[in-house]
Amino acid sequence: MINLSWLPPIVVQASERLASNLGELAGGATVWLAVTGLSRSGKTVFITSLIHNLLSALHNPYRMPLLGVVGERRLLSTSLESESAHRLPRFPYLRNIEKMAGQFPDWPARTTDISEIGLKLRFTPANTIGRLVSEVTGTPATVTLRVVDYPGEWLLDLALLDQSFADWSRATLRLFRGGARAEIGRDFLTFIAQHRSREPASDEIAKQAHDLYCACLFKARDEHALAYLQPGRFLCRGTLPDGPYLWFAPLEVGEENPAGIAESTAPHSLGALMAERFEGYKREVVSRFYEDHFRHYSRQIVLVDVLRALLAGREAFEDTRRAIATMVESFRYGHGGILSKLLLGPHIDRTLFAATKADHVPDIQRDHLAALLRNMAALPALDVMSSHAKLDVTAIASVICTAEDSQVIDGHRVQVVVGRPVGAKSQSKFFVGNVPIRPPRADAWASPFLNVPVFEPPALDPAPIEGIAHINLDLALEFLLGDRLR
Ligand SMILES: Nc1nc2c(ncn2[C@@H]2O[C@H](COP(=O)(O)OP(=O)(O)OP(=O)(O)O)[C@@H](O)[C@H]2O)c(=O)[nH]1
Ligand SMILES: [Mg+2]
Repeated sequence: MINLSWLPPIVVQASERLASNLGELAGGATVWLAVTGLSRSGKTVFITSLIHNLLSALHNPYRMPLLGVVGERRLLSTSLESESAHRLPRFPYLRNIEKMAGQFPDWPARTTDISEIGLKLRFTPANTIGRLVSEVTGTPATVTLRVVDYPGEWLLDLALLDQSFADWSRATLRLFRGGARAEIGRDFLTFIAQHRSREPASDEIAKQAHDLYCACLFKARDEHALAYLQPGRFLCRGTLPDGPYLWFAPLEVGEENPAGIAESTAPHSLGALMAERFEGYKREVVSRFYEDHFRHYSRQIVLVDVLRALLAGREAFEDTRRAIATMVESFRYGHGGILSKLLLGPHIDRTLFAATKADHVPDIQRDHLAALLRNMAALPALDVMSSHAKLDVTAIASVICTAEDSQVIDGHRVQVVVGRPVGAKSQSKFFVGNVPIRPPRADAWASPFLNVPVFEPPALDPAPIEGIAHINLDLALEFLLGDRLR
């Protein structure tokens, strides 16, 4: 590494630019964009639309005018990397676009594991030095964009690294004593009331407790739209094989005795068995995800279905808020933080939080969605990143599935969106009321509503020519990658 510290800042910047341009010209530059978000937040559709629109950008630059490299007509070519270039399973872009653009358009299936897809972009540099180098060498700049799709639930697990089994059990069971969880967890709570942590270790009891606990997590997610659910891998296992090492669940561990020893740690007890598995999970699953994958990522987008959380009622909204706050912790590399202990090397230096499916609300409400996300996650107050990292919040729709219309409700004409629900013969109107820019006050919540319509994708061309109509996808990409495509 050349020491440039004696040069004045402007020269240093130019030299760094030159080094980066040379690297990019040599075809070596790779930018990792990690796409995450809780289940059903829109990750797969986002990546499919992003890839399709980048591949279509040469034919139809009007789809992505706000992505500098496209709007300034500097993009020369885009091509998908071959299967063999990937370390992880390949993101099924072609399968997804064929499904969305098929004769009976439908959405991609739920994702079960982490995946990646590489896209090579060749472009004319925007800056003078880059252009000069490009002209001298006769080679355009090249950046390989590696997009990774991984479940946001896995980020919730980072918080476990700081907790002992006893701490985690106490915190989790405290949550399960109130709100919707008390009912959801009834069978599980009855079971563990009969199996205290000091009873002798048993694989069979551990497995039964684990199965009952997992059933609660699925019910909480699927029937109540709750989001703060740990461990995340119990919901999105990926390719982790099932086995006794995963068979654990929170237990009543009692308080610590004066010597600071919880009853869960008594040798050969059920509590000790669970605690051993919990520690194994942290070591082999949680830490490993950060060490093997997360360390590569430099750009991150976190997708949040804000509208669904809002309509699902106060408890679901608060739970989503808590889950986002915990995910935000994963991007904090501050001194002494868990991550800085786990990882050395490059860090995420840009994170975008995006409220997805903005086509569910009329145009005038879309800024509200972004503002609500900003306030929901208390993002302005967070020094999320180290000082040189950037953070922003926006509202996006990866695929516009609705059109605007108006309707008279209770004597007032209001803006609505209209689209065709999947499988329906005709179109229907959808009115969400006014999206607040702040989380509603405790007494202002309407009753929970989980049936947000699933609108059919619009007519799409599976060939990368026309691209897909979207909201703010180009702006989002410009924030996340624009500097690397200059
Ligand atoms: N109207 C509209 N619906 C969308 C959009 N993006 C996603 N959806 C809907 O949201 C559903 C979930 O989107 P996915 O991209 O599969 O979500 P995901 O985060 O990958 O979900 P998991 O893989 O289950 O975690 C889709 O099946 C669509 O019904 C959008 O831009 N507009
Ligand atoms: Mg998915």
